[in-house]
Amino acid sequence: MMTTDRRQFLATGATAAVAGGAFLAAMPGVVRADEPAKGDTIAQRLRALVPGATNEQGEYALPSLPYGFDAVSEVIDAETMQIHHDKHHANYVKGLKDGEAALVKAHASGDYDQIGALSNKVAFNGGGHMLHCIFWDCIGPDNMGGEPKGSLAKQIETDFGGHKPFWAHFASAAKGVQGSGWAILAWSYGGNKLVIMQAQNQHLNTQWGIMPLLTLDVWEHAYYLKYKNDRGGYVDAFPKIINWGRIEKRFEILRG
Ligand code: MN3
Repeated sequence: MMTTDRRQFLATGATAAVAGGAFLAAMPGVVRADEPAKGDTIAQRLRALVPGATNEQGEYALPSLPYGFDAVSEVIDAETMQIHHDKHHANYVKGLKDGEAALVKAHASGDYDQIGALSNKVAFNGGGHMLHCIFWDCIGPDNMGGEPKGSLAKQIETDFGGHKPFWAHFASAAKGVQGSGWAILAWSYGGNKLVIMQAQNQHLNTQWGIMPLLTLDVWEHAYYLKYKNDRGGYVDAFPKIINWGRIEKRFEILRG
């Protein structure tokens, strides 16, 4: 779905961005990794909605960010971004790979004594990996803030009565997560409408038959250095770094 040259360009660009601050921020219309090409299959289009979740060998991998750690410092400081990406997200990738490998081993040996713990490990870390891939895609220095436009704005109007009531609902879900979790705006292809979920941890209190469009991480590791215990302050500032252009793109990819 993507030429090697384009992949290499994107990988090189992402590395440069991480090393040299908001390198790509100055490049208008930069193409993010894993955007589908014309004629891609449904599977390829869906894969594009969890950008960077797997590498070219098809293995789970930590994706490079398409911007520098300091790119969204108006809302989230660079140190938090770096720890969040390099440590927390990396741990979910490791946990997912370890959990799957242990399940393969259990299957080979026929010893399913640990099936409950291993299934939970894969669900937790797998949820964490996918939600973070989407989270990085939903924020950024380019085209940030504002309100959604086009077909997504129309759908938000249909399902929530407009952007303002949508955000009131979404922000309340984010602020009210019990313990650690996420607010998620998703397209329900089962229900043919947008839904807002208030997920706990990485994998609980969610639905089937949905694809997340916007994910807001409200684990303390996402905001603690700057906001301490003030999750509400973080959620209220978050709209300044939402990349609605990317979320509209995600919606278009999903709807074909
Ligand atoms: Mn997180």
